[in-house]
Amino acid sequence: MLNKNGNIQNFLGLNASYADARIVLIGAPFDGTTSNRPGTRFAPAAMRGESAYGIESYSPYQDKDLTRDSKVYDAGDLVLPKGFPALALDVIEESVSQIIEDGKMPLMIGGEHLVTLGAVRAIAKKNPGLCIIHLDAHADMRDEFFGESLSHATVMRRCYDILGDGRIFQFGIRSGGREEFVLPASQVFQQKFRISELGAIAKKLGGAPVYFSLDLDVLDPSVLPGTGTPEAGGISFEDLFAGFLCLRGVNIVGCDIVELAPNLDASGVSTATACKLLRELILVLSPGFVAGSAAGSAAGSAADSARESPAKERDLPDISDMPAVLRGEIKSLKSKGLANEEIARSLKLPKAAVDLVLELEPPG
Ligand SMILES: [Mn+2]
Repeated sequence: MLNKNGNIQNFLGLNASYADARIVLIGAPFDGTTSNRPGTRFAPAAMRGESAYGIESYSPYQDKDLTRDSKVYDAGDLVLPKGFPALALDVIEESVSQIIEDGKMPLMIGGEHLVTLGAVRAIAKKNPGLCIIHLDAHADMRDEFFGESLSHATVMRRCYDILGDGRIFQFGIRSGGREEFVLPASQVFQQKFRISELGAIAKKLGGAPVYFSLDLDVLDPSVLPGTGTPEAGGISFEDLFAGFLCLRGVNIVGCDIVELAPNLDASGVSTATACKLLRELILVLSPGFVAGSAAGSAAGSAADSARESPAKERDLPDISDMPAVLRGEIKSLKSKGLANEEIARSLKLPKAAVDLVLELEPPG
């Protein structure tokens, strides 16, 4: 059951009351279907513990401070029945339903990726036209895995069953069965290997309600080795942070960070990295989120029209907090005659972010 009665232990000491909070953090410590190396059940507790010692509340990237610029209530960890995926999903769905009915944004810390399905079930009911932005090394689009329909390897297929065509947008994918790589673009958008198209997709989504699911194994294992199914050839921390900035202005109605397995990285770097990403994600989400704004059928038609008219104008990602040195590099490359596309590629930034910097601060 969802604990609304006060913080027990919390991420970075964030201690808004449940009533005041705009974002409600919940841990979903479940790794019952993990096929390779287990341990994600330990992630929420490990991240809270790490945050007490190893991370600042201030972000020099965004010049914002969690204690000042966000209102987060940490509801602690859900009690999930080990070994019973369907029951665990029911508990998650019920708790997330309560959070959104109270007009707040759920931010879930997994857990293995299957936990996402519980949240998506709850949020899809309240948000017609829900879309998912999914960052992951794995497509997770198998219809079944070793005969099981509920698995960390099938989670996006189950979400697809709920949401239908054209609602799931995957980035960074570099592992899966062949059948997961030949899905028609009309069903599922998929960028292989990198996330550089995230900015353009974020713009196209218009005001559609979006669930953001971050499987930490999208990162290269050299950045985050503590995960159940590491895949070489992943993105950098900087790539991922640039992707976060593209989420500004997107109508995010729920999100998760999953697949950290702290026990698989004795150095502890993976947990520290996950905490830093959680801080940045909360800060990206904090200014833009208006509680309850996404409910209603208007959001569904926004998703439809966004897919039909890609040029639809909307809030652009705010790049004002992009490090000055990076903005300088963009301008310097532009003045050397590079096209925006080439600049984005060479700096590993989303093209939308480069476009925006050059629009706001033309070189020379
Ligand atoms: Mn994955």
